[in-house]
Amino acid sequence: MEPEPQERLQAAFDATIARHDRIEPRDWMPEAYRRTLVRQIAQHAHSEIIGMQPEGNWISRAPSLRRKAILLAKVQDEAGHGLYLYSACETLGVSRAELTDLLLTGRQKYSSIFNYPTLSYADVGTIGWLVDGAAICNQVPLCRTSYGPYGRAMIRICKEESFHQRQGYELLMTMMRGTDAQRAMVQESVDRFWWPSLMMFGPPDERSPNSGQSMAWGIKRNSNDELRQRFVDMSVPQAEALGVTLPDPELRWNEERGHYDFGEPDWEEFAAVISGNGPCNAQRLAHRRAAHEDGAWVREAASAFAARSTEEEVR
Ligand code: BYC
Repeated sequence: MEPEPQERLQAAFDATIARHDRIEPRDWMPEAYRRTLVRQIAQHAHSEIIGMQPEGNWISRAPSLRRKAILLAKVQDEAGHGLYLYSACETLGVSRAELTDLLLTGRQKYSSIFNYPTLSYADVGTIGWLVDGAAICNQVPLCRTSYGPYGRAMIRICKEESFHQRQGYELLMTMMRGTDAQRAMVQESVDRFWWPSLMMFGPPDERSPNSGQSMAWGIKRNSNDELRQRFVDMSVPQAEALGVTLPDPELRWNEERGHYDFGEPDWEEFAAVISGNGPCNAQRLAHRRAAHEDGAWVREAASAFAARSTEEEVR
């Protein structure tokens, strides 16, 4: 007997996933797969847009013209990443306006890391080194994600992120070759950002409700804990080369495992931050809402222009 059309569609979808091939926007997909992608891609896009704020805080106070030009370019890249990701998300049938509304009303999340303040210029370097470093660890496997538009956006984003990571490391190296006060500034910054960077990978695997299904669908290629471990293993030798101490007394090489052992992040703090109660959540959203309202005239002008262009084409 011929399978039902629905069963055939599901079988074709399953076969594509099993072959590690891409699902494209016009292909049939289960509704839960579509919803999971919208949630993850939107959260990622919002993170890029909100992520402009902590570093943007230092543009007007960069210590030299060169540092200012680098920082401006990096923050602009983040806006670009947000736009690629919103476009990828729109291919799943949600509009940019809906996604913006979900962010501004707190119904969709953005990365926990951007709810921490940037208190010194060293934070610009630390964000590049640790935050962009963590982002690369998480995002390189996403270049092979099962949804085509997301994977292709990630390829371009990862190229730019690796440049961002290097500029952060170079900035910290320069400060470490400077005065005692500059070295202390770097250490203080690393002390504040180390644990929140580990939290970027999400909750431990046994408390990650979405990982199992997302990995079965090939949306995520590695678990949260696998990527966190990869990040720790990568960061320890970099910290040594830099001459900073990572603030974890439990950090040591484990010969048997072939990995570094490390301490447990404060998961209560993580839960508070992702439920809206981190140090800067209110400030970040208020700033984004104000920027959105200030930009209303641009959206109106663009819509009026688009409507007039269509009318002229029809005539
Ligand atoms: N922050 O089941 P789980 C950047 C939520 S931008 C906030 O493990 P999943 C950059 C999670 O959403 C970096 N929330 O979830 C930009 C879920 O809640 P909901 C952004 C988090 O999705 C500018 C719940 O916790 N990168 O690099 O399987 C300047 C349970 O978690 C976080 C991305 O977005 C968190 N850290 O895995 C510089 C990468 N972690 O949604 C740099 C793409 C977890 O059910 N995203 N939650 O209410 C992913 O890879 C995955 O979504 C995650 C979480 C690994 C983050």
